[in-house]
Amino acid sequence: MRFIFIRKSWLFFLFVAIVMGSLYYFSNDVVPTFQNSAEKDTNIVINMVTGEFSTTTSDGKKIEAYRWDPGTIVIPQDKDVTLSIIGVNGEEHPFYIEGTDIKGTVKKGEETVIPLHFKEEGTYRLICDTHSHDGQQVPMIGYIVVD
Ligand SMILES: [Cu+2]
Repeated sequence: MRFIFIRKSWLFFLFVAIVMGSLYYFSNDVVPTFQNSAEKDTNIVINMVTGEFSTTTSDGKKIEAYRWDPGTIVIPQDKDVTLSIIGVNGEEHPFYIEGTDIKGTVKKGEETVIPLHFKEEGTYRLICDTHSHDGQQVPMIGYIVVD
């Protein structure tokens, strides 16, 4: 009888040890995950490149379009966001963001870093001044959706 009693208490302690151990393990695992996502929230970096579409129609006409890629980005309202644009196609893209005083130039082979912070929700157009005027077949416009 006494022998059985000792075995049961050992099983009980083993059970408690497993429960405590897994609580410690999982709580340790969960806490840093939450900290990481909170850190990411305050330092959002969006990467963009300049690209080019080019084709020839069946009657021999050449069509070209420069573009911001990705063409649409979604960023949070009232948060610091860094927009990094690397120039791939096209020598130079002088740009401005409609409704703001943000402007600059993206050059081939160079990175242009643009700090963004929008207080108002809405869709803001990133417009290339060279490739968006009348006479150009396709305007080079990107869309910044602030939500
Ligand atoms: Cu352009």
